[in-house]
Amino acid sequence: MRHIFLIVLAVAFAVSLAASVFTLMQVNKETDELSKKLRERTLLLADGLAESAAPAYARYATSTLEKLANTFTNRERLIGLAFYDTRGNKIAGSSGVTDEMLKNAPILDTFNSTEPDDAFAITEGTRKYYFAQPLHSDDAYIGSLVLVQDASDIDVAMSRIWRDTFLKLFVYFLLFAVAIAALVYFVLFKPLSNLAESIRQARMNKDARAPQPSHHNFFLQPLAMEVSKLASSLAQARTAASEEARMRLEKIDTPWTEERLKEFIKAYLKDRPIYVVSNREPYIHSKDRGEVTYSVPASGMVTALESVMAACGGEWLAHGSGNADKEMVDAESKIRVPPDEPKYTLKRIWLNPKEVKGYYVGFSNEALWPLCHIAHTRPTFRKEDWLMYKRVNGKFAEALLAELKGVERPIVLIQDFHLSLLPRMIKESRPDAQVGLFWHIPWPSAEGFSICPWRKEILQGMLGADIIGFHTQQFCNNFLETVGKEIESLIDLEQFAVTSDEHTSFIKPFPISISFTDAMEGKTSIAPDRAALEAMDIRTEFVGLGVDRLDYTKGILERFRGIEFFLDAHPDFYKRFTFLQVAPPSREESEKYRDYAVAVEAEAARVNAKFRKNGWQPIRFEKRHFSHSELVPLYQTANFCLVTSLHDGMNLVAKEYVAARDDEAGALILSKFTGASRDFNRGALIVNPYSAEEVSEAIHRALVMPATEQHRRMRSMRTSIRDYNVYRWAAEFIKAVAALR
Ligand code: ADQ
Repeated sequence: MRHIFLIVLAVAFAVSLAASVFTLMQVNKETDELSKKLRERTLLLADGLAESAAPAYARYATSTLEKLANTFTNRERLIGLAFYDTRGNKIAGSSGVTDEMLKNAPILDTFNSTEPDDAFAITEGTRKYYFAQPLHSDDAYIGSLVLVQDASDIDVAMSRIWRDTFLKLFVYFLLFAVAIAALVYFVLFKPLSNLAESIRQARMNKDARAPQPSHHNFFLQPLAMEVSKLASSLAQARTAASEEARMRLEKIDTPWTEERLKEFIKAYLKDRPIYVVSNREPYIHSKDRGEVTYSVPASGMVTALESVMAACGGEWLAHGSGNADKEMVDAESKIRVPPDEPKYTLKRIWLNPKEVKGYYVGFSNEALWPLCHIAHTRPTFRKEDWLMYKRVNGKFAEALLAELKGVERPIVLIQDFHLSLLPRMIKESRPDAQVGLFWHIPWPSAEGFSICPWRKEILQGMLGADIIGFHTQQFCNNFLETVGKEIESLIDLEQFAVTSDEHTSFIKPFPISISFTDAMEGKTSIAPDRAALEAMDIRTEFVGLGVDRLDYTKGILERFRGIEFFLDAHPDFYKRFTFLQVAPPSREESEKYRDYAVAVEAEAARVNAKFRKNGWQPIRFEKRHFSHSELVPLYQTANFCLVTSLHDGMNLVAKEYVAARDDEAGALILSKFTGASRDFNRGALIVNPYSAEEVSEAIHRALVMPATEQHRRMRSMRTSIRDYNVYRWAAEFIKAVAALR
């Protein structure tokens, strides 16, 4: 705007200058004309007067001359007149003509001259016209007649001209100013600003479109066309660069690391924030005897997502379940975590005991968990639990939507079966959000799922997501079959997509993993250190390891029966072998889990009682939580790890064991009903956990396996998790979610 003002000012100055020169010329011309007229009139008057006065003058009749002078005084413009002798002395004059007036008059050159003379002068404050007419008698010069005329009307006329001109100039100036301002604004300023804005947008890549040339602006069109071409080239260059970066980041043969995931997220999402939502929180604060400590829960979902969030940052919304959680958060229930080295924000959602009982213990753990796992544990469907489940999903939705306010196209990654209704709730309020749902547990057959009374609502809730991820293709197939059976929808088997209520969800397998990278090679101790085992007073030649939450799907009872079978079949391993089972209590609020914990302890006691000999017993049951750093030395020293899940989405313990084996020794015995068995089918000893004999055989094989075979198997499994670690899992899942428009 300041520029427009300056332009107007400059134009106004130029116009004023031109007008002033023009007016000056006009004024001069007018002055000349008026002067000329005055002169002519005065000349006539002077001629007449000279003629009338000549006889009296010749006689030197001063009184007659005075009379004559007074007679003509004050006629029209004539102020007065005076007669002079040849030497320039005044001899008579009208009373109006003062000596002062004549004294200040310009010296008139008529004396001794035959020609009249005239001049203008300002005397006594007004402009006067002096005219001197030589008087002659018989051709001889006898004196002069001086007439003094009032010439102030010339000044009046001149000032009128100047005034009128400036008045006109002022009006022109105003009109000009408005016209120029409008012209500059609409023809130059606005189109240029628009052009500049679109260039800026193109530069910032906020709007991928190139600036469009205005068809109405004749002057700027060529410029706009050029800029448009320039912006298109810029956009193309940028796309090519980011495509190249993306391809570089996606290159299969380069390993995925935390750093690479960060770069990938930056290049792919371009500062779009990530929101993770789950029931379980990654850090739980507890208070014991006045001291607040924190722990990472034993959860496969937490193990995987924590590494992703630590790499990408963002916000994680989860139920605040620790007894000191409230003390640690700010007014918005937020806390930066990991507590020792904050990298992302955890927002805790508070649930009351009734909500926890209905939504978590009841519907999630006693209905959905057994429904999805084929472990032959009957699900319990209670209406009140379902209602609470819906309510809590609504509570999560409310909290998440509040966080998403003002955030454009957020990426929302919803975790697990506790929040199956959340995707639709979010999409209904925020259709621009790109929502991924990852289902960490198996998906049963359509037949199996059909026993759920609220199956349609659950499926509809899930189908609010743009991407629904499972660990294996088999679970994807089951899910699609279930949807086909339960929901009116269009199923595209080629794309693995479901369209219902005009929204399409893509169903894809994303086998989850752990944060294993090349960089970790050699970080764990090369020579396995048995100190951790010895600290637990485990000193046998062979050690087997089981690490699980105390959950009936993990097949711990079946595992113990396999050990019993093994010892029955191979008594030579008596006193030479210990099986260490590490299992923290899980979901203790549920009676089934409490009963299971009791059953596991009883089974361990039974097997131990059967084989106990001279202070040795085969099973060591540690019913407590171990930190990951406590688990690593156990993984490194155990001769084998035994995973006998009756049904498991993936099973990360199997992958953690393999990752810990820098020495490429040891053996993994893995249930065929885990997702992990697909990744490790060439390295692990795959078993049916329901067959104690098969488990027993695998244990024996593991214990007598030659070192070369151990290395070969272990190497193949390590290659598999190195190639497909959790960073790649996250990149592929996030890419699938973010790629959809
Ligand atoms: P989970 O059922 O929790 O996970 P899993 O994949 O084995 O099962 O992960 C368990 C995690 O808890 C591991 O990281 C393990 O180290 C840890 N853990 C187990 N026992 C522990 C103990 N005693 N002390 C400390 N930590 C312990 C769900 C699905 C799985 C799926 C994961 C991830 O049921 O099938 O693999 O999510 O998607």
